[in-house]
Order: sequence, then C-alpha cells, then structure tokens
Amino acid sequence: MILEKEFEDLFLNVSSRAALSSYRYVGKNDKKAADKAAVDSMRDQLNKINIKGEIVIGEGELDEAPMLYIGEKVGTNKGPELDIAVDPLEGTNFAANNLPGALAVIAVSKKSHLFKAPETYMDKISVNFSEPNVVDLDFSTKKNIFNLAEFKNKKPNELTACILDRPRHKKIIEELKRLNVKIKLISDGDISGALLVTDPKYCVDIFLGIGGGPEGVLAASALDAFGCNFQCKFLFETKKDIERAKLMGIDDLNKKYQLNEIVSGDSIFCATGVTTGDLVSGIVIEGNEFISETLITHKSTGLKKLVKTKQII
Ligand code: VTB
Repeated sequence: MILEKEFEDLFLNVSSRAALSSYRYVGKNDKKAADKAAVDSMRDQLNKINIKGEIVIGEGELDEAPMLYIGEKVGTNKGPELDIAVDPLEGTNFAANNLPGALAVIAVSKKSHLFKAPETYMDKISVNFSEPNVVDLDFSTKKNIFNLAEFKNKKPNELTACILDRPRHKKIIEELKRLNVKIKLISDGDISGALLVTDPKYCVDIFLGIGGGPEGVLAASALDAFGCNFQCKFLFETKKDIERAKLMGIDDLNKKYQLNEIVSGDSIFCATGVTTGDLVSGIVIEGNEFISETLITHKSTGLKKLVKTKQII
C-alpha cells in the first residue's frame, strides 16, 4: 500500500506549521500553551488535506484529549484512508525552557499499517543496520554491546549508546559504564534519540531503554525508511493499562514486536525542529516568512533527507 508522492509536501507543511505555532511559546515557561499551539495547528492543517484520516497515535484517549485524540477523524473525508500518528510537540520541556531538541512530528501510512500503540511505556532498541540477531531486546546489555562491537569491528569503548536519563535505567547505565561505552544521556525527546542511529554524523551506535510507546511508533516509521533495526515491547503497569491493551486487541502483553509489525508497508515521516537540536535546526523568523528544517522520510520513494523551507507565515 504505497502512499502517493504528493503527500510528502503536504505532511511536511503540517509539521513545519505546527513547529512554527509552538515556536511562539519557546522560552515562555508554559508547556501546555506550547503544546496546544502545535496541536491546534496540526489539526487545522490536517483538516485541509483530501484524506480520510484517523488519528492512531495522538494526544491521548478521547476522555483525556479534546483534540487529535486516538480515533479522531481528520481530513476533508475525500481521498485515501490513512492512519496518522502525531506528536505535535515532542519535548514540551525543551520548548517551554528554550532548550535544544523540541520537534513537531507526524507519521502517516495507509489505513491499518501503523500500530495503534497504547499510551504506555515501551522498551525499545534501535541500530542502523537490519541484520537480525546482532542486538536484541531479549539479550543482556553486555551481550548487545559485545555483539555490536564485533559486528562493527570496533571496541566497546568506541561505541556510543543513547539512553533517556531516568532512574529506571540505572542498571543499564551502570553496565554501559562498566563496559566503557560512551553514553549519550538525553533528558527528554526519545524520538530524536532513537533516530540518532540513522546517520554516522550523529555518532550514536545504539539507542536503548524505556520511553513512551507512541514515540516508539513514530520513530519506527523513519527507522524503517533508513533500513534500521528496531524492536520494542510495551510495558503495562496498571490494571487500567492492561484493560486498555486488551480492548485494543493486544492479547500477549509481553510480546516483542519487530519493526515491520509496528509499521507495515509504506509510511511518510516528518519531524520539524522547533528549537535547534541534534537532528534538525529550529524555526527562524525573517520578516513575514519563516524558515524551518524537517527530517522527512518516505519509504517507497527512498526519500530520506533534511529539507529547509521558507514559507510565508
Ligand atoms: C520520552 C520522551 C518524551 O517522555 O518518551 C519520555 O520522548 C518518557 O516518559 O519527550 P517519562 O518522561 O515519564 O520518562 C518525554 O520525555 C516527555 O513526553
């Protein structure tokens, strides 16, 4: 199920306009306002596109989010049926505090080709090659690092691992230190973290650890276009999480998912910088125009590049 090429520009416009909208709140110490601006903008732009879209990853369930909630229909209701995953403002703290790395993110596939991920944590791992059994979510950190070092013909101390700085990662981080691996600790923003494996210029060999499930599905779309490996497991902590998962059709709560079970077939991914970070640069305003930078990927056309655009505000 191939997505038409014309959607590339249309979705790039959606993420760049959302980035512009939250840019207005950068450094205003108001996470909610920055997020709302991106959400409103994304919804407005999506509703102009000739698609029958359904939000499969969004701001939460209907009872938690008034807009871009899971199941919301977007688009003009003419055109192809699409699954749409959004994180209108990934890194709300970054935007609120004027720190690097805030992004507006969207991923799109034909209907039923993006995993409807529950709003739970996800254990994830990504590397920049598709060879199986080198790294695996079920292997120990030590085994993954040794295998990766052997595969890349490097020593463990020449490898860099990216992981969210959270107490839950204490054991992994200690093990990485013991192995003398370089650690890139990120405070938030694990979509970007996972994508740092896609290009040697970012100097990250492996991304691992527990972050948001929705962020995992979004990252998987771009990782797929780059031919990277990605595996994940959802973590269900509360009774409510488990009930929701069952309602969503997840029977095996401990299942390890491969990339092609999370994103099956073609997808388009766009991440536009709100503030300048590792992946993309942030919004720049010039008079009545704005310059944005977007990492865009489209699996079927082989598109995977950083695109700078100058648009009228
Ligand atoms: C990550 C990260 C997000 O949440 O998914 C993380 O990508 C996971 O949640 O930017 P915790 O903060 O609870 O660890 C964010 O940091 C914020 O949504």
